Amino acid sequence: MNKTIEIIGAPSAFGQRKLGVNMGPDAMRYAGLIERLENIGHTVIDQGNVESPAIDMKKYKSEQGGLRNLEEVTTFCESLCEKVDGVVQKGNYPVVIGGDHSIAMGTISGIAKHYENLGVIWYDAHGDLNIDETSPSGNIHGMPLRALIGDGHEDLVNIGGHKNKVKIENIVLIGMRDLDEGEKAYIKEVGIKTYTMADIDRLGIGTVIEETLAYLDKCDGIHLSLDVDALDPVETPGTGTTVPGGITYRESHFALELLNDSEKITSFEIVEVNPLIDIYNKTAEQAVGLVGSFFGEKLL
Ligand code: EXY
Ligand code: MN
Ligand code: MN
Ligand code: MN
Repeated sequence: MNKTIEIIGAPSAFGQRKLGVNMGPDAMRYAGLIERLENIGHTVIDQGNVESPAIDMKKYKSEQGGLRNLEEVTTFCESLCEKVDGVVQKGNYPVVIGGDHSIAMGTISGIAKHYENLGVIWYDAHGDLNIDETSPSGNIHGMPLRALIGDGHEDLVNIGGHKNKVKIENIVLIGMRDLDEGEKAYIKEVGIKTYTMADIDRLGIGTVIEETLAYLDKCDGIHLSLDVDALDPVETPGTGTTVPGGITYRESHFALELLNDSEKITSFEIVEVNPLIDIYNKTAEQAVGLVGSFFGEKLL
């Protein structure tokens, strides 16, 4: 079914330490994102990039303690939240292109205003479930999902002016293979539905997606948050926190085709593409290919 898709670029690098991820949105545009979606038959409105606080290089490169760039992350996410909220209000399909994964607090805060029971699929090598006390790095891109549940620094929890945007029972983690001890303990304690790489090996990605959709059947909308580091870094090297042993490019296409076929996914974001540590924009090109599959591109 053809959609009116609104692209929102979210050029944040504030959630981590490697510059370049803020250029991810333009790298994906350069790799043909808009044309790709138009060729499938969708109407595409590119909103351009969300206005970002300035990157103060001196501060950016310094060894800051605590939550790195908390103020910039919060300001950025508030602006993004407003944009995404506006797209959903218009009845258009929001696609947010990042940017480091801290932007999910902006995206999902905007979307969650419109749903009672929003489901979230977190396709990632990481759980992004840290709070300040459990974070080994102070990098906020390791915390967004936990903040969306309602835990952590109150500036993050309050983004969008509301709390508790996502319920624990409406979350599915897929691709997990680098969880910190605090995250493992939390997942077990509260019982988040999780598919590790071992689960994907055992079940196959097709079954993982089928089970995920069945589990989230209770939801009135489902957001897909796709961190490209879920994929194997041999194929997808241009991202800041690579972890070996990931989901293949082909498995990811299949997963996205199945999600598209279900017609259950109501919003989408793709994050952590970093062209400065990539090989000739390969990762952005692959990201665009994945977006194509998610929006119904056919091989024949
Ligand atoms: N768990 C680690 C941390 O909190 O620092 C690594 C987080 C990486 C997060 C990437 C975006 O998914
Ligand atoms: Mn992530
Ligand atoms: Mn990740
Ligand atoms: Mn780690």
